[in-house]
Amino acid sequence: MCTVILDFSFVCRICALFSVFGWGVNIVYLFVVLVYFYSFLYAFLCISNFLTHRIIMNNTEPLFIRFAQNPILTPRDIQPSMEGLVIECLLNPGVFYFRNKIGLLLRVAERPLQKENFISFPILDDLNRIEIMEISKKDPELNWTDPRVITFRGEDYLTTISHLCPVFSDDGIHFSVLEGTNRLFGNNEYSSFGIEDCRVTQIGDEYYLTYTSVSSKGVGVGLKKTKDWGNYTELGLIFPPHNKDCAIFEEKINGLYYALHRPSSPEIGGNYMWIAESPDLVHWGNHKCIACTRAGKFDSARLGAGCAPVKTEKGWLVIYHGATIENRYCLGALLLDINDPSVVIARSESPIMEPETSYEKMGFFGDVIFTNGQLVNGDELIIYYGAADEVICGAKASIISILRSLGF
Ligand code: MAN
Repeated sequence: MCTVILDFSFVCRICALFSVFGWGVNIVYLFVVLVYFYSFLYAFLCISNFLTHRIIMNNTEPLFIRFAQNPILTPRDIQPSMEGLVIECLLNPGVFYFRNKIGLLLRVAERPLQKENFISFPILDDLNRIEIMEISKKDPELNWTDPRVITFRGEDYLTTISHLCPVFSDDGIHFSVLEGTNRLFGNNEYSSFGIEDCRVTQIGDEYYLTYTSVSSKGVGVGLKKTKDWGNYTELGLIFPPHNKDCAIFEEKINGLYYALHRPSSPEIGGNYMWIAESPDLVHWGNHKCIACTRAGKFDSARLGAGCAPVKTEKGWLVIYHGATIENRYCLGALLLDINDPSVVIARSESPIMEPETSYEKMGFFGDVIFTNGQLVNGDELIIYYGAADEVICGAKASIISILRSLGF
């Protein structure tokens, strides 16, 4: 086509040749000119299509539209779990449908009201009762530079203790507690610093809950299940420390369950996303590393899966968080092979969503967008996310646009 466009002299020579034959010259001339202009139009469309694609790839158009009502939930919207504690952060909810309602499994982070010159925080004792630790800020053995974690006498502690609280909504914006449902708390030696960031995977009429279980023994992944959000069955620690960000796929692939997870290796290796297989959701093996951190990019220090990947015609779409060494948390996307999800087909080069608004940039721990829950409604992907580790927000994107941003 392009050769035809460029070589106009070729057009003239053809016309001259056919003029020898007299009567046919006008028709032939018209035909050749039409082909010429059609080719020009075709090339124009190709170039404009390429440029449009480039614009989406370069993320100049926002993929996610934030809810106008953001933040939709703040620490003041929930009652503390007990007298003497205040809720500092309401964040990182798991998301699910339940009895025609939208459910969020909120992470509720609590601690006592802080006294001047002291840091105090709750932990569970050996009998799973709340015990308050109080340390003077002047203590030379205390390091409290990170608002989330302190080091005292060589041991790490969290500054808040988290539990999980299910809330429900008809419109996805206004949530409240449903009678008959119950909160989930740390309840053993592996969760004495709390339970956090739960991913909810629905398989049949059961909800599988993979959450971060934190204690002095480390950070691992616990599993519980429920049918009614009132009674929970304990299934134990499925990934030992150090591991978190575990999301189970909502269907079997070639007869096996799959889960994304994030072990961390402090010296050799790093904070990378892995995948594992299981016959029964409790025993996991055949671990494979599928995505590493990338120097100079938004996911240069660590990355971890959001929730259960979305099944699309192009593959499994994973929304994940990536963070830099400065702890700036953005979202990216991965596309995994539909039959073998350990194969990564595509990955975002730049964030598909990054902290921009005041409630994302400022808060308990600023510059953070962290998602571990979403809903799919046709082409619409609705994510719920923790902003600045303090409040809960929502945003929507077209799945087709996200796939296009990945080159599909
Ligand atoms: C970690 C987790 C999350 C938290 C982010 C940002 O990845 O503890 O719960 O939202 O850090 O602080």
